[in-house]
Formats: sequence, C-alpha cells, structure tokens
Amino acid sequence: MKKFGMISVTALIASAAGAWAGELSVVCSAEQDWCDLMVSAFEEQNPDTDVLMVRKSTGETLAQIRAEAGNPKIDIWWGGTGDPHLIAAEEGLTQASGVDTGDLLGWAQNMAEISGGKTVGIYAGALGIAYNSDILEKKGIAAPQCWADLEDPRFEGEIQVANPNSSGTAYTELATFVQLFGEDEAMVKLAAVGKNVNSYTKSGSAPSKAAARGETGVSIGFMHDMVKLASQGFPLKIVAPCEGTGYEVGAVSIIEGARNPEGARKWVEFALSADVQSRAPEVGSFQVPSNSNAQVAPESPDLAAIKLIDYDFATYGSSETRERLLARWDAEVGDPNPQQ
Ligand code: S7P
Repeated sequence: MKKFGMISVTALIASAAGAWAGELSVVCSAEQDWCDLMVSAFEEQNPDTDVLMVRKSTGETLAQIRAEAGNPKIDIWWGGTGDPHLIAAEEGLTQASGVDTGDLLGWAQNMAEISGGKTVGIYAGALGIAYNSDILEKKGIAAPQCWADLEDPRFEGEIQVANPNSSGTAYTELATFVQLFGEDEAMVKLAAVGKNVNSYTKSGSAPSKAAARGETGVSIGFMHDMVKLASQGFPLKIVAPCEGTGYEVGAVSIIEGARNPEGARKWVEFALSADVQSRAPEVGSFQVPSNSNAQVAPESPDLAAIKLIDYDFATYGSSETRERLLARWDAEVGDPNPQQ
C-alpha cells in the first residue's frame, strides 16, 4: 500500500484529478501472497481506489464482522471457506452484490442461490492429509491412507490441524467428519485423532507448512495448499482419504453497511472475472477457479478424480449448525492450549 503520512499517494493524485473513489477496506482469508496480488491488480485497474487489506482466518473474520454489525469497518470479505460467508449472509451481515454470475460453474452459483445473492463462489478445493515422507520414513511410520489411520497410536504427537473456531479449513474438516460418519461418531473419531495432535493452529494452512518444514509428520488441510508446498520442493506427499472427503467453495461477500458499496461491487466483478482468477497460479494458489472461462492450472487437484462427499453447504453453512458443532467440538474434542 502506498502511504504518505495519513493519505496515500494514489489518493492525492486521484483527488487532484477529481476522480477519487476512496478507500476500499478488504479482509482477505486466502493466502497472504494471493491477497497481495489481488490488491495490486485491483489498484492497477482502479487507480482511483486505495485498497486497505488485512489477512485473517475465516472464523476470525466472521467474529469481526459480527462484532462490527451496524458500524462495519470492512467493505469486502474476499476468500476463505464458504460456510462462514453463508452464515454471515443468514445473519444479515452481508448484502447482495447484484453482479452477473452467468459465467460461473454450478457450485459457485449454488452459494449465491443459498444466500439470496449475498455471497458467491470464487474457487473450490478438496480437503486432504499430507505427510512429510522424510520424517515418516526416518521414524518407520507407515503412511496414512484413510481418516481412520489418523486415530492410530503410531501417529502420537505427529498430527497438526487447525482449530475450527478460528479456521474455515478446520471447520470444513469437522463438517466433513459429521457428513461421513454422523455427528456422534464424528466427535468420537475427532477426539481419537486429537490424542495424536501436537498443536491446533489458528490458520488452516499452517499445519501443512509445518509438515513441509519437518516440524510435524502429518497435517490436515486443503490439498491445493499442500500442492503449493510440494511444488516448492518440500518432501510432502498428499493423500485423498479412502473414506472420501469434503471440499470448500471459497467465497466473496459485500458487508452490509459497507462505506464504499460501489468500490465493493467493482471488487466482486473483478474477483469473478476469468482474467483475474487465471492469475492465482502466479502465486502458487491452485484452487479450481469458479469462472468457467478461467484457466485451471495443471497443478490444481482434479476434483473429479477425488472421492468427494456431496457437501451440504446449506446445512453446514447455517449459524445453528456451526454453533452446535463448535460447542460439541470444544466439549468433546477440545484444544488443551488454545492460541490467542
Ligand atoms: O488460500 C488458501 C486457503 O486454504 O485458505 C482459506 C482458508 O479458509 C483460510 O484459512 P483458515 O482455514 O485459517 O480460515 C481457504 O479458503 C483457501 O483455499
């Protein structure tokens, strides 16, 4: 961001030219490098707008938007798993953009249909398991193939995953277990996996980064984040769990009462465009883009080749379901050392 004292250089030039469209406040829940690319590309296309962006995990962003209801500091929430975006829509915290979604794939339009146009899909990605092959080999631990393997004592202290209260990735994992095994059995299984967890992180991509660096043997997260690390040369192997797995539809939403609604609408149009979505692989973001005309990177996990569950976004993206599941997770699984 181009700051000069309290006022940005862009603002000074644009206002001198009489074309100042103001500041656009964005919370980004994707990876930092993709957030940065989006900001610079948007400012290039819209030189009369200065984007103020912070990166936050999905659950943390939902908490902020709830806390600021009626006096929002944010205009746009871009990226992050779709369930909390749907919950924000249900709670009246976001507004319909009115942007044309005709070029989008069915799973992206589905988010708009469920939310009355208040959120829309920008990308999709499947949940999986990663392991550091050097570590498992050195310790003589057989690689996991299934979710059930993660309950085995051979993984004691070896697994890292995020906390579903702060992380959309980990909430996707919780909702996936519930859809695969039923609610009661899911809690039992998550508690059994929990016995092998060395740390519950705030952010969903942190466990796979730790596995890549050799700080943990195994991680749970989105496969595209794992592909990014493997393509950087880390000894990370990716597993599509044998029982099947859940997936996310990442989303974008305009906050209700946004101070710059026109800029926010432009951001949504920009974020849904094929050209912009095709640029994600420049920073190693290998989610499947939602615009049917966008280029899919060869590195992107092929969702058609993975045993995906029929993820129920309407149910698991509802406030009542999320609150109930998180309360049960806290009581029956729990994080012994929650991070602030
Ligand atoms: O951009 C990577 C990614 O995996 O991060 C998002 C995630 O929801 C944000 O992280 P948290 O789990 O910490 O909330 C995903 O939407 C996205 O694919």
